[in-house]
Amino acid sequence: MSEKHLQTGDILPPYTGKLRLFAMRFCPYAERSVLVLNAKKIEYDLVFINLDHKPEWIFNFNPKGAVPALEYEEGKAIFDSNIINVYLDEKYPEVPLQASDPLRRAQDKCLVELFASAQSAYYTAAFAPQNVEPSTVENYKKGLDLLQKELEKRGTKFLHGDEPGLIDYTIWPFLERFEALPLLGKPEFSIDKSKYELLVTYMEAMKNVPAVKAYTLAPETHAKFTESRVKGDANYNMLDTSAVCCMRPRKKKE
Ligand SMILES: N[C@@H](CCC(=O)N[C@@H](CS)C(=O)NCC(=O)O)C(=O)O
Repeated sequence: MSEKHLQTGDILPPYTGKLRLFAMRFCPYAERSVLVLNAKKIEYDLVFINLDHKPEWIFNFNPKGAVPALEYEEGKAIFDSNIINVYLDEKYPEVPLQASDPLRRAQDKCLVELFASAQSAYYTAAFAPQNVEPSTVENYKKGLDLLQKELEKRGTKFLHGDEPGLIDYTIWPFLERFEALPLLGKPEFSIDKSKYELLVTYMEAMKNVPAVKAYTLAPETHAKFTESRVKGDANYNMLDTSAVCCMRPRKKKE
């Protein structure tokens, strides 16, 4: 794992033969793939990159220059969190993370699609210098309502079932960051524990999932990074990323 976010001019670390994920420590999309790799106990290397001063070689792995990208064989990669995660789930079926019922898989995708407006509301709020439009708060709350209703309807500890699945690992990185909003001077985005009791219980359960626990960051940390980004000087290396642990890996299946 790179100890800091590599940037323009930095050389690509040597390929070790493991799967390699290109990420940025504070990126929620990259986190989705980290969680899936952790949940599946797949052996992997993690390379963090500075998105403001990208190393030239990132474009060899994702022509769009975005993270996450997964190098599945030396010099060959796929990108986009959803594409990567479905690939990982199909390629490494030992710990299946998608629903076996095609309808439930489709419903999970619909849920992710509907939740996207709460994600956008989060970004708008996080990067807004001061007050945000009431419609942004409304979209955010709609997202919370949607998840709470879905948890109620499904009646399981996680959205996937008694164990978390792809749907949970897809949505979680945003819920993790939602708790930073009140710390960024946006109290209207705090999650009311009495109104969202079921959702809050779910969030606590997610924080205790080993795959999540190994990578999660405190709301204060997300707030601090976001503040640096808002100031125009994103502090990518504010953590000692060498201390960030991955799940103890299982040998890659041939
Ligand atoms: N749809 C993509 C979105 C990925 C994305 O937007 N990643 C951001 C970082 S959080 C990024 O790399 N942005 C590119 C850039 O800053 O140029 C996915 O799900 O992987």
